[in-house]
Amino acid sequence: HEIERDLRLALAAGDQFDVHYQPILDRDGSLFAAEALLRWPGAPGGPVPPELFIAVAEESGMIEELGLWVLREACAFAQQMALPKISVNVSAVQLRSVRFTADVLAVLEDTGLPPERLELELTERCALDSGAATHRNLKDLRAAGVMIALDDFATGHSLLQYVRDFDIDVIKIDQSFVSRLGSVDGTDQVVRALVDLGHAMGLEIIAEGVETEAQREALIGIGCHIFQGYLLGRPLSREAFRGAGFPQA
Ligand code: G
Ligand code: G
Ligand code: MN
Ligand code: NA
Repeated sequence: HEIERDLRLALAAGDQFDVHYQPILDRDGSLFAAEALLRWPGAPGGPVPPELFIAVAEESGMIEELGLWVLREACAFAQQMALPKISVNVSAVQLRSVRFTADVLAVLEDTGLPPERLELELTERCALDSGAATHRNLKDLRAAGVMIALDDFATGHSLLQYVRDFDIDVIKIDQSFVSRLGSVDGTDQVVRALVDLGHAMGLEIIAEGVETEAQREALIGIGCHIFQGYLLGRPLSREAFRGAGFPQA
């Protein structure tokens, strides 16, 4: 596998990856959080989409090292920038590791970021296993004050089961729902039901992939007040994110 070999070399070289940051804004336009998104700009064969190289890293035992690197970068940036919150995507493979919680807590300790300002995004797509290690990690991380978000909400098979089993704090309504608001029959009612359900369960709700003002307004009408998407801002390099000067509440 060519990507696997290049990825191994890039990890060993150490300076081949970047983290971009996408703003998540509240209704007033204040910064609620930023999501860290991994990039591999120096990939030898030209740009490789993160979905692809992350999948390769998962299959070939490199995701733990790569994921820990992203976490360290993102927490250091959040602390340096005094971000209200930093959201970091975590692979189901990382969650299965018995060392994961200790690694996360060490990063928080080293960077000085308080646990309440770290949010880990688990994706509903890649079946979270209900193994003992995954449960233990989520329980211990939450007990330490780290926030747990469920990404791509309502695209998987068992959304309510995850919310129940994993003690979730935040759900992120998937872009496939947001993009159909106001156009496809019934979508608005489905999203309203998801938002009502989430609120009834005491969850925070973020809408993803918000691209138009009409979508933002529809979401406000439905009761969802936290937004991520190209309308609010694209993923930005550290420098560009700093330069954009998003207002903080
Ligand atoms: O912005 P975008 O094209 O980067 O992201 C593509 C996909 O890659 C998304 O599903 C996102 O969750 C995932 N992703 C981006 N960065 C990371 C990361 O650091 N770790 C993991 N596990 N997934 C990531
Ligand atoms: O799976 P996850 O939600 O982590 O992935 C976030 C992905 O969505 C990233 O690839 C990011 O670049 C992308 N993204 C963020 N906002 C928008 C948007 O408004 N429209 C589209 N099409 N993609 C977006
Ligand atoms: Mn995400
Ligand atoms: Na998502």
